[in-house]
Amino acid sequence: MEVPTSTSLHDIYPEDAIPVETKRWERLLAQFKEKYGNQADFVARSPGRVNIIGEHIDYSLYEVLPMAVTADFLMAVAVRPADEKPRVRIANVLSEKFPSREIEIPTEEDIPIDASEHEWTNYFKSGLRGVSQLLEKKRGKGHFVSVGMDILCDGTVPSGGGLSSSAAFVCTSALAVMTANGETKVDKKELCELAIISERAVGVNSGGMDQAASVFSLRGTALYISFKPSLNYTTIEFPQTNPELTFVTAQTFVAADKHVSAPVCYNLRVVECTLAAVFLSKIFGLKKPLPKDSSPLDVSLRSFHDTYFEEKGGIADNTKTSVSDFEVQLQELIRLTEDYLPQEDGYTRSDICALLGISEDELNSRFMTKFPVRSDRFMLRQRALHVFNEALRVIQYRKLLSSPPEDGKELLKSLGDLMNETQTSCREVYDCSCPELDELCGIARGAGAVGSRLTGAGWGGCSVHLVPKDKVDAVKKAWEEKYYKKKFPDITEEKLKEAVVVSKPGSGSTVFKVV
Ligand code: NG1
Ligand code: MG
Repeated sequence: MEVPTSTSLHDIYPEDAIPVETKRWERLLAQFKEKYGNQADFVARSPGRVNIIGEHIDYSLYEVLPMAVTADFLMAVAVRPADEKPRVRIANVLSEKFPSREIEIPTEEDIPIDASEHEWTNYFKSGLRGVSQLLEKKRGKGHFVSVGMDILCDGTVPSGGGLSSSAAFVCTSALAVMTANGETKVDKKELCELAIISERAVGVNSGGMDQAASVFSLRGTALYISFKPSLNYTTIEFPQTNPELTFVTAQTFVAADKHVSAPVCYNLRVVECTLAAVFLSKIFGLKKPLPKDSSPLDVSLRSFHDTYFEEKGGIADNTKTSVSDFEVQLQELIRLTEDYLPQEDGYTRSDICALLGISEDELNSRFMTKFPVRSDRFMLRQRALHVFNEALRVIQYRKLLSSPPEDGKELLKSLGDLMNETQTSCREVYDCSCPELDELCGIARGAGAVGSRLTGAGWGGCSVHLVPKDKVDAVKKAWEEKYYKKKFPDITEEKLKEAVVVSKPGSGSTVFKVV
């Protein structure tokens, strides 16, 4: 399926966003002209996302259920003359926070990225590098990106706010570079796979949920994204209920800076999950080596899952089994984890080495070098338990949406319970919540939300809440009084508006032709 090209904002945004977005786009295009002296050729766009359920399981290759939001990242682009050495001039409408840069495009080698430096254009460079590698694969050796570009960026996804501004930026960058280089029919899957791999160049060993939600989303539906046997998605409609299902996001305004915290937070969780998979396959004496996943992750809990049931004679691929078989398998894996990974206080490097029969040097070089982590203890039991239970919740959530109980209230309650369970697991088992996220969830539940949890990586950032439509105002008011005005006494009305958003599922990546 191709990334759509359009000339009307009505193809891109819900009706109620059109007046604000029209002004924003006009401003962007006018500023572009003022800055570079000519008109932009096109605007590339990718949205942020809110994850409804399925947290921290994409890098273990289990299914997730996010949707795109209206907030997005825009890049107005003009192609530079073909006769000069290709370079990129890139600027942002927030020029103080994101200063203008010039990037030479090397024509014979990879684009260098220094992940140790927190530089905003690294996200662009990672998309540029990904496209460069793709073009070489498609067009033959030495055919890298050959076209220079002038770019002006404008993003409305709050950065560090848990709605995946980073993926929106990387997907937009990759789409812009492809379009400028004459790839007019951009395949969504190709773009998404490229963006997933590219984003890791900024130093976070991330899964693929955010890029998939940003690229594939269709207005009005959520997505059920799977990574095995290969990247795929189906759209998920929300049933009409009375009271109507409403998803509301609320920012903690605690910035989750993954670049700084990665070695003790995000990247550490990825390593813990990988080690749990390797550990379990060793314990069960699996004969077939765990398949290498098509990512820097050596192996995943999902590849352990598949191999374990293959060798036991069961079928693990949930595209072939009925959903309930898959649920039974997950339940069995939960029991096995409880029995065979008993250490509540974690596993040391020497515990892990002893079982795997490898040296500490090998352990470090295989699992902790490409994305370094800092920890003496690895909580394999807890991480595996979260992942298997969360994978199960996603399946149950999807089932409820596709065959909802007749009573709308019952549906709301069941969906809400699953989201609340996710929050408990994120807080107590996966250790990726923070007091502010828990506070927002508690306040929301007290004011009528039926399900409340963090969304995205956690440790700050954003929360998502399932609220019956008739309770939305009460929940908003409670946050305002008990959280925002208390914590930030000088908060402006504008900032308050930014903090709480009623999320309607938005559309995915698009190229807008400037006519
Ligand atoms: P955030 O930090 O919200 O962008 C991250 C990962 C996802 C996924 C979630 C947790 C990136 C780009 N994204 O999202 O892949 O693992 O955390 O479910 O790092
Ligand atoms: Mg991100």
